[in-house]
Amino acid sequence: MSVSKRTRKNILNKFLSVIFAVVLFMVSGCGSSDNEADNNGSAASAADFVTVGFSQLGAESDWRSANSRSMREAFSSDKGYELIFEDGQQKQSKQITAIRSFIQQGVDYIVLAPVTQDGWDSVLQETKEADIPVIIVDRMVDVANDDLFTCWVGSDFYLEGCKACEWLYQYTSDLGMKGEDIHIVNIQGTLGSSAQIGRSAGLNDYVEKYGWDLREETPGDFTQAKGREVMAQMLVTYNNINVVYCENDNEALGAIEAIEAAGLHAGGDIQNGDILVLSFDGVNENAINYCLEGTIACIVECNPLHGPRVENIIKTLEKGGSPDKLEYVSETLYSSYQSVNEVSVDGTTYPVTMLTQEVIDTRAY
Ligand code: GYE
Repeated sequence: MSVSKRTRKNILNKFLSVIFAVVLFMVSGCGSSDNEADNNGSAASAADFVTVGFSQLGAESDWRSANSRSMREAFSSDKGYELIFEDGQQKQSKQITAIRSFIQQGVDYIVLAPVTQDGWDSVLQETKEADIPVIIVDRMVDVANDDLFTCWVGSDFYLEGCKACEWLYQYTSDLGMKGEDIHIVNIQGTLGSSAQIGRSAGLNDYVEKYGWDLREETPGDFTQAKGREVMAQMLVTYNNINVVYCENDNEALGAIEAIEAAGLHAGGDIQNGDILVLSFDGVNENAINYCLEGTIACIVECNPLHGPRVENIIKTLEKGGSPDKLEYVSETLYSSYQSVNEVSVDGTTYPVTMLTQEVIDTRAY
């Protein structure tokens, strides 16, 4: 970011607010009005507001709702922010239009939760030319030049996938099962999104490593309805599925509905006909309760509370500091099955949190 244009903008803002305050002072009879303090106060604070344009990608899941709430709470007007929130409704073109309108409005910061990874180079070039810092949140952008955005905060989706697979490997090894006994289907997230790319890549690496039988991968768009539809179809096509890898909780809820509608049972007893459900997020209350009772075998947490993190980044930038280019959020694994208490990925060990009502009651979302 070139500091000079931003500094010029700040000076202009301050200058306009002084003019505004002087005019107000004269109009209000040189300070004789009872409203003087209020008027002057609001004139000063209007100039101090930090304007944030947030292009949210949509409203597909409970994770997304929690994420939008977190952003709205962090950037409230009583904390001195003006948040312009635009819902992209899963369309990159809508997000690009929103970013262009943020540029037109001269916002101080742009926050982008991108629906997919590719296709952001041109519009980010425009934000750069307009000298507006861009903070990417949640999913990532894949751009030719990383200077096109200021920084990113979110999850390591590949690691999340590896954790789920390592859990499955240990759980099934403990039952004495071999790689070729694992007949797995993958209900993927929105194709081309970092969450899908990372979680699917984790699965694919483990399929190769342990020789699992991956029957099919089909997108479920991170929604319950699509998850149900996709699972129902896969249960018709294959008669030996014993694991379903759902790339979020809403898909898992849909998959469980389809499993039950087909007269089957979701659970951990996969040598006796159960279909084992793996999931990601840990935000939806029903999914967490399913995990508590064992219907979902393991949930890899994905933390949606990025509002305060993005706010910290903006505070750092306001003070002229430079935030970390990439900020990964640390996340846990939930299960109520006792047999696996930790998983190891690339030499790092991660504990499995045994899910109890007490754990549920102390969670932040
Ligand atoms: O897992 C899913 C949501 O990008 C991490 O998007 C996010 C994912 C999340 O719809 O539920």
